[in-house]
Amino acid sequence: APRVSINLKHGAHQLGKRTDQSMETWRNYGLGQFIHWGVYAIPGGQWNNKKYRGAAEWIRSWDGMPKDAYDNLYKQFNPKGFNAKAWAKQAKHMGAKYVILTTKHHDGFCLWPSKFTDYTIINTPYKKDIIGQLVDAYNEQNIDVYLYFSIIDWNHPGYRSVLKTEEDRKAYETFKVFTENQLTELLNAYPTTKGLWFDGTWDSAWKEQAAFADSLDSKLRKMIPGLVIGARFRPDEYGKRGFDSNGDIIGDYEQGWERKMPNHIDDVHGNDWECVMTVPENQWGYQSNWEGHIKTSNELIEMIAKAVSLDGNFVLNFGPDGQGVIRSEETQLAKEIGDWMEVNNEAIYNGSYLNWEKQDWGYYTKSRKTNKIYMIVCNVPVSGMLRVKTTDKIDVIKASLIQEPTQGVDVEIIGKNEYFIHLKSFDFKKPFVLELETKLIQ
Ligand code: FHN
Repeated sequence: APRVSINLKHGAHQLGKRTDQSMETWRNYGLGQFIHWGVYAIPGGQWNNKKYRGAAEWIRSWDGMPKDAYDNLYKQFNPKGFNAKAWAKQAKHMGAKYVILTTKHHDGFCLWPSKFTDYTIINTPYKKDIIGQLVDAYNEQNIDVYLYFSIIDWNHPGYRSVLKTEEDRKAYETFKVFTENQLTELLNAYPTTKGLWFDGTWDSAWKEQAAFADSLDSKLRKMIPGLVIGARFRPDEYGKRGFDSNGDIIGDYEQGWERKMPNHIDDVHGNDWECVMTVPENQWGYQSNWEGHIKTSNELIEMIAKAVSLDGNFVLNFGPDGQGVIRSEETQLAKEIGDWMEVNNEAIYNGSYLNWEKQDWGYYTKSRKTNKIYMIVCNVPVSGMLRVKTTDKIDVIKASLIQEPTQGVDVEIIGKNEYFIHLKSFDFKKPFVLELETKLIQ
């Protein structure tokens, strides 16, 4: 059916993927790290020996903790164990190509010395700029930095979630000025920033700000050419976020894949996308006692493979504690993922979707740089034979194991464009990667 679309002033300004170098770099990251850090790390999901059931970074919204107790936590924020270089080194070993840092979460506490509020790191006993240290440390490791910024701000007097009265509207105008000031302040202070990661944009008050958000968006993009801003930032004039009223993505990539993943290439509608994932079910900030299922490195590696095989990036969240220490479980995961990435990263970096029939053993990726084809095997069948079906006119010539290229794997032709790869060993403790050599037949 022909596309019927309405005229939007503040909808998508571009259809289809961005093709410039900055976005191409973004697309090729494969793996990223998210850091959620703020004063919520001090209570770590508990108050007065009672455990808050929700996500630890939301504890201020809980009746079980008095608001003024929360709002005074910053007076204790003095992370003696914080070492920006150590975090960056760990992320580097994990294989992260980019990091997303919470500059300010919903509570409004700023990890950088903003001059537009007193509620910042400068007024804690710690006193030093955290964001600045992290930007330098990560950049030193060649990891690109993206700044997370919550529009919701429970600390600003002009902030409203709903605009009911004239007074609300007046107050909210001061909040808009404040928001714009903070964002331009951030980009001026940290000019190596590659993108902004917006959150907390679901309030009806914000959804009425299409014109403001649109002009702020252009202003920010002018400040740093190539700046990447996902689809969580600005609403269209009908208050639609993510996708505009015509169903087109408003921003550079889809940001809806939070703690969930697409299963099929059709699920991503030809857009760039990124999955952000927590280690437990839903904890972003530090929670002292994790419970429920805690993801293993094998599960996370499979998610990385899956994301890249469907043209997305995978971002793993870390929630450092109140002393600035990354918990041992996360350190262990970073190490295990990193050890795997060290051997197999060629199947992840620059990886993209390959249009061959999906098989149960795992995921194909194809390098955008070299055109090499990889099989990331996560489930070995009891037969030890991995089915490969190519598309028409493509022959598989050879397969080799990335981790041990001399260990042969036989390729058996079983039909037209159909093969079995025979594994010699069953002793796999981790996902593994095969590279396929193919030939185009005329
Ligand atoms: O409410 C936040 C949550 O605390 C966390 O920051 C995540 C990260 O994507 N975003 C919001 C929920 O969508």
